[in-house]
Amino acid sequence: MTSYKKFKFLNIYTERHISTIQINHPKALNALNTKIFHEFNRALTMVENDNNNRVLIITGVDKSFVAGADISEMVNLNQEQAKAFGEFGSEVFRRIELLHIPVIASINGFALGGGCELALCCDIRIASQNAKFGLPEVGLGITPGFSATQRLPRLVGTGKAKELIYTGSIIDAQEALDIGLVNKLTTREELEEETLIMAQKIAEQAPIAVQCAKKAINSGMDTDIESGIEIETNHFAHCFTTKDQKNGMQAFLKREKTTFEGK
Ligand code: DAK
Repeated sequence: MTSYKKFKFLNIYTERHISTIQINHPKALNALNTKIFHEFNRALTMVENDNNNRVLIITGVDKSFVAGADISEMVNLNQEQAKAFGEFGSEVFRRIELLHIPVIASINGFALGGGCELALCCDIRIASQNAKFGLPEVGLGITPGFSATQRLPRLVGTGKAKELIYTGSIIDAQEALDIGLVNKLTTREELEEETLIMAQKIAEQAPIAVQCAKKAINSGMDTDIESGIEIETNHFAHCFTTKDQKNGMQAFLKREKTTFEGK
């Protein structure tokens, strides 16, 4: 396992094809401050530059995934500073959403405000039964600022998103599962292992095909169906330029198992 020591608020390690970024600011329940966003930016560059990476996991230490943006940093911002903070955070979150490989949020506790929004940027959310979700911003006198008003309705539907955002209600993990906000629930003890099992399953597939599928889904969700189908067709055709497609199909025909090289 490779582990990187260059970060104050993030633990980062890579094993085989799976990288993990663990937010490590337990005194503030992993609330996101500007320094953490800067570290995230650097960490994402590292993940992008390592060709071996096939899946990224994002999680938090202790009892919290992320309890939101750091309220103590935001309390005295003026309009201009709030805009800059929101833009910077949104830029980092968009990088996560568009990362070339799938990102799994492994949600070990509070996912509130900016923490819920971080989970929403990820491709897949696995949560432990003690996790709590919510967008309490209106109770602090602000709107969600890292795109929950855009991503939550796309995931759970407009009605439920409006209810959660207008009331600021905190919901438990079972309700989050029921409304489609998370993909899967586990016990707290099994969360890491269950996340790794899913990450491993993804990492065993043909990486270029997985990455093309991610691009097709993301682009398709932002366009009309005709354009989305065209986008998918182009990605599908691109897969036929890869060694993995030839090997994968030949192995199937010979009833053999193949290991994908990502080429
Ligand atoms: N920020 C800063 N510190 C936080 C924090 C947060 N979001 N959440 C918790 N902490 C700190 C607490 O202040 C406390 O610090 P000490 O007093 O020990 O120094 C420590 O973490 C432990 O918290 P508690 O003592 O409160 O722990 P409990 O178990 O009793 O309660 C809790 C846990 C998660 C229910 C509670 O801490 C809580 O309600 N936290 C705040 C949750 C919240 O409201 N999150 C949403 C934050 S607002 C924008 C960009 C982004 C955003 C908005 C606009 N633009 C600029 C456009 C995003 C906003 C948000 O995320």
